[in-house]
Amino acid sequence: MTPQTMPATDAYLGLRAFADELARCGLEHACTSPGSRSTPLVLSLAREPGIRSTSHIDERCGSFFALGLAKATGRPVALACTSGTAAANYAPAVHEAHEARVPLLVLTADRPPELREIGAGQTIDQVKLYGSAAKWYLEVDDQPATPERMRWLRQLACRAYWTALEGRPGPVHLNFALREPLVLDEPLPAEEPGGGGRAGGRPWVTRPRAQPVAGPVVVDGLRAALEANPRAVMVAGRSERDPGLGEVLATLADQLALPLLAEPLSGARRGRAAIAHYDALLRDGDFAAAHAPDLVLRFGDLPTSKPLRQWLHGLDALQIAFDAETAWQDPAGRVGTIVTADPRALAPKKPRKDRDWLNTWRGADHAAADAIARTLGDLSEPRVAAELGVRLPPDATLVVASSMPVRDVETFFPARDAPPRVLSNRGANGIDGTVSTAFGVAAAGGATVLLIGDVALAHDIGGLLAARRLGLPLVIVLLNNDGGGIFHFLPVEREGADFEEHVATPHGLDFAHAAALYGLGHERIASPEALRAALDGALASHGATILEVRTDRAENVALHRRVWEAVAGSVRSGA
Ligand SMILES: Cc1ncc(C[n+]2csc(CCOP(=O)(O)OP(=O)(O)O)c2C)c(N)n1
Ligand SMILES: [Mg+2]
Repeated sequence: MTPQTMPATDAYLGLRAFADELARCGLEHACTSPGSRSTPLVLSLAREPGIRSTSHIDERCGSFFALGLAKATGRPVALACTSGTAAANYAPAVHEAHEARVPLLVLTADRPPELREIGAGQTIDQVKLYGSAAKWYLEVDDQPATPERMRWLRQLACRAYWTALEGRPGPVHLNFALREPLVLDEPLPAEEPGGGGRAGGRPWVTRPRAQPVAGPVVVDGLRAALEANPRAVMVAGRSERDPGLGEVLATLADQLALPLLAEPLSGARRGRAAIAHYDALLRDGDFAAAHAPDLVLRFGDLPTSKPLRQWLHGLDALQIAFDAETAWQDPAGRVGTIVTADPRALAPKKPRKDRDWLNTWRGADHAAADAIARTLGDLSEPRVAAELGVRLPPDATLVVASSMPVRDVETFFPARDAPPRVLSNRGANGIDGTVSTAFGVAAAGGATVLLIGDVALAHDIGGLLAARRLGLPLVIVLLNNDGGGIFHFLPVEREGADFEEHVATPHGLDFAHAAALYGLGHERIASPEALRAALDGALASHGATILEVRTDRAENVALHRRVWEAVAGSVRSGA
């Protein structure tokens, strides 16, 4: 019965080696949550000098914070919590991380086997708790700190870290069975059984990431496809782990003289080939049919725009997906070829001379931009998205919530040189955890702005605690239409009072009180000029603040419809 009499020293020696090894691999951040069973795990991470640990009372907030940090940095972030429903509260973020391919190390404390299913407190079945959302799962038992054990734990840390990152990135879940005593009786010896990690700070196991290389056959094939199909388009969606890709695609599209239909989440809405207003343009059936391409090159995830998706789904054209992470984003089964090649390999020796096809698109895009500018008028939800697109500095990061914010940013963000980085939780499209995700992004450094609806803010109101407890700066631009405005675009809107109560869900919350509770600034914004001034002021102040814009759900739908009509009209009169 050695395990039951084992002193806490053994667990702490093992977890210190584990945390040290994570830091050697490149892990910089851990997000801890409080509890008793998790004490050795949490303290070992917090005391590792190479890791910055932040503390989170609510595990759901903590896990979305980790997700935001991992998105912003492209590196795995560790999470550690106690047993029971604490671990279950990680589930939404773990699912989002799986769907969006974000590397996370989920470390949960658990009771040892002899205390499971026997009425011990705070115990649920944590075995494979996240199901197929975890890329890899392992039970980690409690063992004496022998040299063999230390070596195994160091290897385990490396394996968890590299597994989260390699191939299709995602969350790895290690469930640590921990026995009492959970606290040290004496200081931990500096010496490690077996002598510690490798010399020079190297990880126990290094695993250089394989770069996707395109063989000449693949590149020749792609070039031939482009040659044979000059009426081609490029479509770019979310691609977080390659922040430089947006610029590469913009340059490539310009060289190939191909229209680049890029969602702002791709970072590619820039340069001379960008078509910023494809969402509004493709709502016009005649425009969509007349501009059907012979070839589609897809990069990153499928953009959010429904008209774009429907157009792509209906095309008979050859569609080639550049999909370095095997995401298989093709619900309509239209993609004929998936390549892992780096798009940089497609750069032509000389830029294409014939720019007629691109110019047709550019003309329509300019006309659409003018029509939108004429229609938007005063402060409205689309106007806020458009203002952010113009106003945010290139080194800022914009986090956009699901629902209308991500759609309005896609529809109304202009193409511009050096746009801000745009991030969003678009794996599972949840409105949960958005505030925490944005604070996680802010923790990676740099000015961060969150564009969010009122329901999404209410959903993660506890995430605001990061402003007070962690002192992190964040500018929250709140579009408050007192409910889910997106549902007014759907047929369910006809269902009257039941729709209002159960689908639109108005709440009447005064968010000034939330701001006061959590120590954020709060300002009501009533005009585009006031928005610009408040945005500049809030960014300069390096504090956390809510800039609230009140809108009306029904008017918002009407405005969107007016914009779509104006864009369709502009295309027809230009044709
Ligand atoms: C966790 C979760 N629950 C429910 C939904 C369904 N849903 C999608 S949009 C939405 C309303 C969002 O309202 P708000 O944040 O105010 O944005 P608006 O629609 O007003 O732009 C809801 C409930 C979801 N996406 N995620
Ligand atoms: Mg709303």
